[in-house]
Amino acid sequence: MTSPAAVAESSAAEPRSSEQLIRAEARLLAHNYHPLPVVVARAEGTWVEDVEGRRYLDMLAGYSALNFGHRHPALVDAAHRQLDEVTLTSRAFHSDRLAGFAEQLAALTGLDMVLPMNTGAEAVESAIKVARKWAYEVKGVAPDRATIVVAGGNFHGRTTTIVSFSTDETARAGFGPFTPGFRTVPYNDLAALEAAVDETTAAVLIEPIQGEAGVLIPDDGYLTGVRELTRRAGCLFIADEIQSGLGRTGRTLAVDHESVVPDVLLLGKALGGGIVPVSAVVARRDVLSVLRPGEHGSTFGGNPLSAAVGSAVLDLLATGEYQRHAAELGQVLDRGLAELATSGAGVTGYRARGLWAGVDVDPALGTGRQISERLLAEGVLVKDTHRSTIRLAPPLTITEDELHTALAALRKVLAQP
Ligand code: IF1
Repeated sequence: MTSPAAVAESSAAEPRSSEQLIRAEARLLAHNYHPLPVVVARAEGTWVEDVEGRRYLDMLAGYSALNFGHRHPALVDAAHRQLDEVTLTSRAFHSDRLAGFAEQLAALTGLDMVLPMNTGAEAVESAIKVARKWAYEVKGVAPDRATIVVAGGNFHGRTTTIVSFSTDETARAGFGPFTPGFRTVPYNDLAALEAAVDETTAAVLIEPIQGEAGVLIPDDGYLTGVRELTRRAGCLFIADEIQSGLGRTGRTLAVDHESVVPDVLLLGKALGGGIVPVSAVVARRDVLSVLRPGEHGSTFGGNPLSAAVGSAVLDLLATGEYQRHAAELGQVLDRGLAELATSGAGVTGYRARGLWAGVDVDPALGTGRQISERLLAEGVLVKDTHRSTIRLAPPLTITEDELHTALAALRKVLAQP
């Protein structure tokens, strides 16, 4: 029960300080996160401002949900306009927004059909269901024998089925019993993949670049190899581009770097423009056609507000401007990180593609968390991942000056005792 004191505090007219709000959160919210001590109150573009009016450069961009920055005018405008028309119909009826959204998704990806959902994990779950059904109905796998091959170090979300095939004990331990039907192979290892695929395999599910694992970029040819192998084996290639897609890597999709088209593409995060949760399974017609009325669904999936914002996001991407900018500034980021790595500044390694980087910091200088805290004090927001790796993923709207500001702050905190 909420204590009378907590109620009194929450109804107090006085605006509360960052410290008070952090204490209130700690008392009332499940401790499944350990946020940096900054309380954001407003944001615009690449910048966020806290309760006390301090400004920070956002180098995380909502885990890539904010690829177009905070409150991009075209996206906010699309949302405002849709709020004045209709926000939710449910899929029991049609809406005048959904067809256009699906047409744009098909045009952007070269695929045929769309299953709209809300969160990334829902898109992954939906793809697993579709792949299994496809295996039974089209491939002819024996009932309940379908397998899906996944990669070690994966991150696909938090549901019970998805954590069943996580190799991260923090994400998995204590949440069993687990869903069977998954085989794990090392990432970036085509021979291991080849050995794991057999006549029961419905699909290979991978991230074209592994985000949570530290922005791991596979060798050139890996994605092409996965494409060829899955085609030969007669199973589906599911690419989870929920984090890597929609301009982040300097191309529309990370698979575009190898000109590969998967059978099933998963999008989320930035598809909702940082305004609403929007995800989608985009796939070939013969794959998504396995779903018939009543077999899958979502109350909110494809709602008019989501479709309107998603359409506005796809309009931005159709210009190619954001992909180009991410590729260009990606060069600046890469050069900056190369310099930090070769000048004895404390960077022991890094991986970068477009405006996305995993930076390994010399553990002697601190954990990723400690580096993140020092960057916060310098006015730069980042998030650590495992051990001493920090991840950089600014809005794709970041300017070259802002990027240099972030790199200079990183150099400065690495030089601190
Ligand atoms: C958390 C990382 C980012 C994803 C891929 C599906 C999902 C995600 C490739 C699920 C989600 C998140 C969620 C967030 C942390 C996070 C993350 F640290 F794991 F790697 F973005 F950097 N596929 N990624 O990356 O999407 O259901 O959350 O919409 O769970 O703490 P979701």
